[in-house]
Amino acid sequence: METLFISDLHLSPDRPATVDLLLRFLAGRARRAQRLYILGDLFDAWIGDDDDAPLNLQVRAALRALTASGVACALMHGNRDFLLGRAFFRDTGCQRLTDPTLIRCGGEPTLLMHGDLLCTDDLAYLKFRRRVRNPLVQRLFLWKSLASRRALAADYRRKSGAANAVKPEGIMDVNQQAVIEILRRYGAVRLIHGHTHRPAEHAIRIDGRQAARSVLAEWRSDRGEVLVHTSASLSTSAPLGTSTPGVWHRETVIAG
Ligand code: LP5
Ligand code: MN
Repeated sequence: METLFISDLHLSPDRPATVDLLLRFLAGRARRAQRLYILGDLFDAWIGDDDDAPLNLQVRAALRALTASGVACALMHGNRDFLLGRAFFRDTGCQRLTDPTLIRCGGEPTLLMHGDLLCTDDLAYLKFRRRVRNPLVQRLFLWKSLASRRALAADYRRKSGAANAVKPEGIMDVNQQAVIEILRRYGAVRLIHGHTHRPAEHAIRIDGRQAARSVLAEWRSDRGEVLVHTSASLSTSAPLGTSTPGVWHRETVIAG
């Protein structure tokens, strides 16, 4: 039994190859899994569920086909697509995940996040985040025409790029204390997140026990990355009611 985790695809009409890679993945590899988790920034920018750009319709249909085939798909908002709304989730059959969400993988408490909330040193970003996550600000934004929303989103993206270019690198990574605190608060032994585009497996010691932080990779035009959890087969000799942790590995999705 497999559970897949992906994040940070940043789908946009400017990156058709990444879109193709995802469509192939959803129609192929993902169908062998029991569950797929998408941990934010599936889209480079989401300006409202009423945006019927061809890319959006294509991805919605592909997710709908995946969930209709019996694969459970759960999706978390990222800092680019936090406006994915009720209509999107209803149409695609995806479950909406709050950030953070605690799940069990092979019996182990595992915390899922996008990752931006862990970047607690990036005060300018956290201020921006508070503003754009305000429901009233969002409602005002959604009242605008698609054309002006598109222009505003492009402006935010430009400003964000300019701000990032002069930010010290360290500020844009997670804060280690924030990681420890959230794992402790949820009693989790593993944290899986994206956002930072610094894929790695980190070992952490918390209160004398071992924990892990798995950072997902950003998808590019020629390759995507999937974190896979395979749970131990039911035919093992484990006593009833117990579960074994299963195994983790990473796979690369390539075009062709
Ligand atoms: O996204 P990325 O990788 O470039 O950088 C992120 C942080 N930036 C963002 C901004 C997004 O890129 C913008 C995308 C918007 C698309 C959706 C449109 C819908 C808008 C709805 C409004 C209700 O998330 C960046 C982090 C970086 O990750 C690393 O963690 O540093 O943070 C910033 O760049 C924030 C800047 O420091 C300050 C903000 C500049 C923009 C100012 C505009 C003010 C608008 C007020 C909102 C009403
Ligand atoms: Mn992100």
